[in-house]
Amino acid sequence: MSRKRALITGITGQDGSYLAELLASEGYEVHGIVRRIALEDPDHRLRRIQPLLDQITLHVASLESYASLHTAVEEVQPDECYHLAAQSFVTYAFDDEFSTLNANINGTHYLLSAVKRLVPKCRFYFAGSSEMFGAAEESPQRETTRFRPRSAYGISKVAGFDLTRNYRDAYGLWASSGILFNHESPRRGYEFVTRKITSGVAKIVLGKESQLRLGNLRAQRDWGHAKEYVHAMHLILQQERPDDYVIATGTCHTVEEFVAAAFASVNLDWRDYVISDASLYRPAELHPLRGDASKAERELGWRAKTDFDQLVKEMIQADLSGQRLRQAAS
Ligand code: G4F
Repeated sequence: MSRKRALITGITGQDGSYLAELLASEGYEVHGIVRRIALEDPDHRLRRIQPLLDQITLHVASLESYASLHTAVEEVQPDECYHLAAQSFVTYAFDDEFSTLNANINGTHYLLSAVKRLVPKCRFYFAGSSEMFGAAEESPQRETTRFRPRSAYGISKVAGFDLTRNYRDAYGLWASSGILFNHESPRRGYEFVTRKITSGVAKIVLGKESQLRLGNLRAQRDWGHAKEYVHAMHLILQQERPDDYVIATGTCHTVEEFVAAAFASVNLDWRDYVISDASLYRPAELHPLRGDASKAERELGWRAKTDFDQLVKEMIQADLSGQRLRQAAS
């Protein structure tokens, strides 16, 4: 039997790199879409998929260009398409709503349209987000909870989710969404709060920084491990019929709890180092979000395994090792 072909948008990111590893280990032929700029700066932009480069094929395309996505889908003829690429940092979405909405909504629409036209039997995964729940009316949030997004990013994800569902209902496309709550790892970008904290702690331990400036310490999130969450993406596309699933741990923590655990793991008291800076607060904060992933557990056999303290420790250890290597090399 020939190998299944997967096409991943956002392959250079945290989730894309874990997913590419998983699919390659499952025997898939893995293709990824990257922007031209990634090939011009491979050391930086392809760093997460560096060890995989001889096992995957990259195609240059942009979420802003239907023609480029059409060409990539035509070349790859995927059996499964995982659409992870997005402008995904919520703070940027407040700064530049127009480009977030354009790239995230049009990019999803272009890709769905190309898949429908060129490979109508392809299974399509859309990366939905807990940001879609926004000011949610109930807790925990599940698949039936009404979306009340509070940012351009959340609005763009609701639009992508609705487009995906509409291609399923109107055109019979095998299209599913995962509604993923926050998921972190040592591969998380430095702009997100967890990595900002763990890299900041590592720099403080090594004497490179003396303080850590954060925004709202009372904000709460349901944080899981990204490596486990990409397993859920794969499982979602292996079901008998397309559907939507919440993927979460079901446990909520404040940013302050993350900070405290991170400093405690290196025997420091966070109060000696952390400043909460009102200029880093968001114009609109979410209601505390906590996901109910019982449908995923029932139907996919998936549940989060890594607990909060393990996640914090793994990220701290990775940042400490990385910073020490950098220090030794300089
Ligand atoms: O780490 P964050 O920037 O992630 P956020 O906004 O929850 O979004 C992430 O998770 C979503 C759900 O999976 C994704 F859809 C999205 O693409 C992204 O991956 O912020 C988390 C919380 C916020 O409440 C923020 O106000 O941390 C608070 N925070 C406090 N101080 C900070 C900071 N966030 C950042 N980035 N930097 C701070 O200094």
